[in-house]
Amino acid sequence: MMQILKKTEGLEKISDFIRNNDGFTLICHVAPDGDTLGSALALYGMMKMHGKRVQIVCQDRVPQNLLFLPWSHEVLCPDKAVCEDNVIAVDCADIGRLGKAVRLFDAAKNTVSIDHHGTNGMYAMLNEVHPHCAATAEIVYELVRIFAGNISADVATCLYVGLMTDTGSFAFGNTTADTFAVASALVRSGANPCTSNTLVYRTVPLSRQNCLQRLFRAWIYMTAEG
Ligand SMILES: [Mn+2]
Repeated sequence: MMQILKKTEGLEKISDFIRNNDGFTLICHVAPDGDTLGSALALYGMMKMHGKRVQIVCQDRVPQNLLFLPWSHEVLCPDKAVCEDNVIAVDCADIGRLGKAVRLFDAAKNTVSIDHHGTNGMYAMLNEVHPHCAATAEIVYELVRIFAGNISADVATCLYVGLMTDTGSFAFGNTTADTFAVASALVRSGANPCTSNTLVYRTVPLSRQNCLQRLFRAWIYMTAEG
């Protein structure tokens, strides 16, 4: 895997923290998006593969268009989660973004925050904040490189979706050469740009399909009557 970030001391510390502990809670922010879910699910998959006891928690439900992400059905709501000693907040600029999951954060012995918002309140014990990164997924890519040295196709897919959604498909002003370097590495590891794009942006959820179908039938019925 290719190194992207220049300053990695903080991530080496977090890598050691994961290696030397067990019992983790990963927290996504309220109203979850592709970056908080993709980044946390990537860490979840990586940690599971290395035999760690880990849970992933979010106050709100996973949006339908992100339910194709590996492990997304394992995301717990805060009242179904147990208090663990180690908490990692992912893509959360301030403590309010944790929502009801703050209970798990407050009960932890060790807290870590991994984020790319310039406004990050540095509320954890270890704060790894890179405002020049387009997405938290960029930072997590580097953490996966340091911790595992390799990346599975499932983990790559999670991170690719984080990168794609936070950059508006690589179109926003936050998109840098580093963003493309990470995207390139992720595609090389098995992420599929076309499938990811189709599933996130072009798929009509079943609930909406049913609704459209009902509207269409009603319209036919009304016009047939006249
Ligand atoms: Mn983000």
